[in-house]
Amino acid sequence: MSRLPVPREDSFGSRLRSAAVAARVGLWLGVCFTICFATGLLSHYAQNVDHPIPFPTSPSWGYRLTQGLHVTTGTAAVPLLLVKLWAVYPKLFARPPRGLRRLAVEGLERASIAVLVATAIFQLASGLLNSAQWYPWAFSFRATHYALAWVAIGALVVHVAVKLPVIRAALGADVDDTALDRPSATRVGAVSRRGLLRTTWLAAGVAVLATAGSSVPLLRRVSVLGVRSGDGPGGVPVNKSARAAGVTASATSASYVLEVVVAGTTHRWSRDDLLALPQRTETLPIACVEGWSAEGTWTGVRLRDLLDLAGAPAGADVEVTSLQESGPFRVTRLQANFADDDRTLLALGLAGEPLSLDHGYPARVIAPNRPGVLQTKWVRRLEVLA
Ligand SMILES: Nc1nc2c(c(=O)[nH]1)N[C@H]1C(S)=C(S)[C@@H](COP(=O)(O)O)O[C@H]1N2
Ligand SMILES: [Mo]
Repeated sequence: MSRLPVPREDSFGSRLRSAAVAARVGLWLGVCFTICFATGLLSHYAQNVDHPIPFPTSPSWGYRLTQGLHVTTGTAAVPLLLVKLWAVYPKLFARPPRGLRRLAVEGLERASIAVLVATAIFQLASGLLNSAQWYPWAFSFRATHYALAWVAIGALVVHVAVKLPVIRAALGADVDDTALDRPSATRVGAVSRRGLLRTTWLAAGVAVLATAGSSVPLLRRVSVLGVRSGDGPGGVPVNKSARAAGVTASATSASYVLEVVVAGTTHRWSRDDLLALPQRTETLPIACVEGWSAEGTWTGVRLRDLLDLAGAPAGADVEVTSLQESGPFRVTRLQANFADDDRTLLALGLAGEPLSLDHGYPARVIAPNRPGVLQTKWVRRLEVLA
């Protein structure tokens, strides 16, 4: 009877699959995951409807920076995770220890590693697919990515705590030190440990360059992974076109009026009425949650001016409704501190030109330090919430 050749831990002879390599790559992986987690929490909070602690409107480029970091460190983590998994792979085939107590402890540790590996792969894969705007799944990206982030970071903390003695020993010794090696790991391969690590840092660096250009204009030309570049009217990319949103007819209709509802009374402005009001110009970024961002010079009516004309008191949230008839970003909430910020515009123009249809004509919201998803295009209605 033939048996499947299941490898054993000592079937793996390469000296590269070592704690020395795993700890060094793991350190940077931990740095990337920590940045991803922190910036992800921030992004999730910014997109919540309620802000018990107001999300700040300054600096206006804050979200642009944190979300750029989120997507860049997430992309850099991909080669790091692959090398890390390769380095520790033999451990998967380690014999279970003898003795019930040791068996139970090691079983728990292995379970936590299984959770860590599964969630880490899921987070990186779903994040990358989201950046590519490809959603081959039915669940809500944001809710799932957020929930599993907690699981991943929890499993990571357990893993680091359990491995701390090994990590410290490995990082404290020379990378070629053999004290922590598995007995079978003696084969010297084509590259040294230093060579493997250098290649890994290079791969992570390339991943960073290939992504960061989505937010750093100077890097745009090298950013093959940057999904959105500076293309688009006014130098600002278009995320969802008017056609895709199904608003072409309603947005260009001669009967378009903006409705502003305050305490049950509806005030109406046509686009010409809005253009007749004092116009302001602000330079503010669109910073998409998918990581790309671009600065635009927006002209339009200061939202607070409009709210004043409609008799709305300061300090109230504003519900923004788009002409779009369906889709998750049709209705958004502009929290009071955003609605009252002097830089927040109902934009009518970009880069000295009338707003293009794809950028939100006839009017769109543009506010400082705000996730791109909430910069509602094709605005039809503003309702001041009591
Ligand atoms: N009505 C509406 N507004 C919207 C969207 C949308 O799908 N519908 N997409 C949002 C997203 S995800 C982003 S990043 C910005 C992009 O704006 P832009 O296409 O002008 O660059 O618009 C936001 N406003
Ligand atoms: Mo976006």
